[in-house]
Amino acid sequence: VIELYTWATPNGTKPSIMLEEAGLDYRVTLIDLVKGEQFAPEFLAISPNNKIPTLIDRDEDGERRIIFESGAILIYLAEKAGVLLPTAGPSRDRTLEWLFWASAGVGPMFGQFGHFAGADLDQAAPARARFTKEAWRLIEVLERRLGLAPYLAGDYSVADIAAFTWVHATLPTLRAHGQTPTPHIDLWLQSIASRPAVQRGLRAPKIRIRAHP
Ligand SMILES: N[C@@H](CCC(=O)N[C@@H](CS)C(=O)NCC(=O)O)C(=O)O
Repeated sequence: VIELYTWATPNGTKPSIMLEEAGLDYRVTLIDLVKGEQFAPEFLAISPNNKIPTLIDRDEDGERRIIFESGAILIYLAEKAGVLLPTAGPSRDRTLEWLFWASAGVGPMFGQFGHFAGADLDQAAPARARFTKEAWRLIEVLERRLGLAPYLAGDYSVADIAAFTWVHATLPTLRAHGQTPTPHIDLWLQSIASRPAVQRGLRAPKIRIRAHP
């Protein structure tokens, strides 16, 4: 059975949503980020960046497959199950583009925005302004894209999962720092949030905590 090492954060729920979408059996081990369990030597052995999520699977020969980085885990699971990532052609190109956009843009920037929006030190003001501006810029990119297609790559895919967990967790706080309407994003959020697999995946790491950058 697939073992998922995670915690209830936007990066941590991408793989559990994907596992639910793919209908794969899995077991969750919680790595308590508040207690600092991500720094334990046993965890470092399977996660060289000391961050969740990490996944352990076994291939047909019984060989252990250890994968860290949420985007890499999404690709691994999509290819294992043959779902939510086209195998070739322009639709695969679009899916990987938006998956990397979500992984390298939305995740890190929204994480920093969340960190500085919560900090009440005066020294945080320039950082808060910078990351608020960048997070809103990414929201505008997403809003434009979703005005052209119902999902990031056309059809629902791993790219939507990667962007959804962050936008779902962060947009309410962002709204306190900007008022631009986002009708296409609102529809997209609703459509993804109403999927039973997404609801089960969000609940999988049972404890809800504030997202860590
Ligand atoms: N690029 C990584 C980021 C993972 C990440 O930032 N994980 C956070 C939780 S959302 C974490 O483990 N934070 C603990 C720490 O920074 O000590 C991914 O997408 O998997």
